[in-house]
Amino acid sequence: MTHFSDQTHPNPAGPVAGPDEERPGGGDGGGQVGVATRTRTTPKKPERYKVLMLNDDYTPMEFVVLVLKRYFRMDLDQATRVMLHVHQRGVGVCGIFPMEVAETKVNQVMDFAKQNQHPLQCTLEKV
Ligand code: TYC
Repeated sequence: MTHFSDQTHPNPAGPVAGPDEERPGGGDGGGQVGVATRTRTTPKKPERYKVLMLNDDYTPMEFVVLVLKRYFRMDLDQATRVMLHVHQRGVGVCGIFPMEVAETKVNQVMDFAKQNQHPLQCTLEKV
């Protein structure tokens, strides 16, 4: 997985020195561009989030299995096991993802459940 959003990520090729940095006052019109040149001593890993599925009394089991297959790429066996775990224990982990992916999956699941008028709830928890 590649993450481009964090400009302070370490650069394997060393500190970045673009054309504007090599020539002081260079670039078109001398405008400063916001390129981060600081290198981290402790590389920051992208934060990961668990996507949790919550039990309820009304959502059909088959619907939960469908959700797990569709949005979490589980096969029928895996999806059935996770669904039964949630049904019996109240909560279960659908997967662990970078924050943006986890948020997207929660939104997709909640939208899909609403469209089908099921009260299924899905949430995030920082790892
Ligand atoms: N408890 C639901 C039922 O008996 C099934 C269910 C399982 C619902 C998992 C939500 O996340 C869930 N129909």
